[in-house]
Amino acid sequence: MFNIFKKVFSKTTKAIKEVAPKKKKKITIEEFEDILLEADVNYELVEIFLEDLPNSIDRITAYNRLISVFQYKADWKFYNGEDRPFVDMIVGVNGAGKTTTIAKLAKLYQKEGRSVILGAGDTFRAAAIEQLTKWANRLNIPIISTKQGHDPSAVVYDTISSAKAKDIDVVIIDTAGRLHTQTNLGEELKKMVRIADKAMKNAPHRKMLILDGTQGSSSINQAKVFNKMIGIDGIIITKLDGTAKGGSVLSIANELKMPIYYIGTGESPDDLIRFKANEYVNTILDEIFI
Ligand SMILES: Nc1nc2c(ncn2[C@@H]2O[C@H](COP(=O)(O)OP(=O)(O)OP(=O)(O)O)[C@@H](O)[C@H]2O)c(=O)[nH]1
Ligand SMILES: [Mg+2]
Repeated sequence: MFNIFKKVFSKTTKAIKEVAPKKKKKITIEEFEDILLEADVNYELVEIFLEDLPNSIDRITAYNRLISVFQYKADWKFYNGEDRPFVDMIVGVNGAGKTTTIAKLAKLYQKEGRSVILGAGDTFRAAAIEQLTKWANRLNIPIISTKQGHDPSAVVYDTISSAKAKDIDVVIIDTAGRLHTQTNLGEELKKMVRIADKAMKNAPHRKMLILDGTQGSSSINQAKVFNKMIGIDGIIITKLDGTAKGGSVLSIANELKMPIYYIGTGESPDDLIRFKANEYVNTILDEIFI
């Protein structure tokens, strides 16, 4: 059967093949170390994985080590529709893939028969509103926006209010890309969260952090900054199709201790899949073991 995880992580598995060209029943601890480092698992985590391992490692031993970092499972409770509208707020640094991922998420929700409304909460970057509006038109989804430079919290309030009035299932809010040095943008994000809760108690229900997969393990520090700022509920890792650093998913899961909900697998609206830890780990191990 066609395996999407194999396709997405093909650059990573190609890199693994370079250090471990031949599949085996058992590998040495040094081979395991080389493979993990090659796939961009950060050094401290490699050390943890190798702790107290015998010299020769079989697939089950390797599987148990790698899968152990995924202790935080994605929570799909909201699918019961108890919180209606369900409000997703999407945050991340510039260019991580927020706006594109919003289009992909909207498409997934549509495929499940849910109605969606978008809030163009990036009022900071020139052309951000147009970019999201284009997606909304293409997917035939309503969008609430304002002028560039205006308060994005007003967009948050209006989008949630509109969803309530029109009985829409899901609200997805875009936000401006920001760096941790941009304190005013940090304050803006906090305000957006506060105002969402005013528009609807407990909204936003999920604050999703978008991480750029091509940055590998180095995106972890950014994530910590966002988490401190507003408290992150889950992660989406984008651009994993374009990188050999696919092992960083292990580092991200281990360091951040939050669920990875989805991964981005390309640039079109269909290129978003639910992350499945066992399929991911097996994709890597299939390259190593017979
Ligand atoms: N290959 C690939 N490209 C992606 C993926 N997700 C996003 N991109 C590309 O990454 C680029 C940036 O995406 P945007 O969605 O504009 O990123 P953003 O976080 O909204 O950026 P700002 O609004 O500037 O902060 C675009 O060219 C996207 O097509 C993915 O999963 N795979
Ligand atoms: Mg954007």
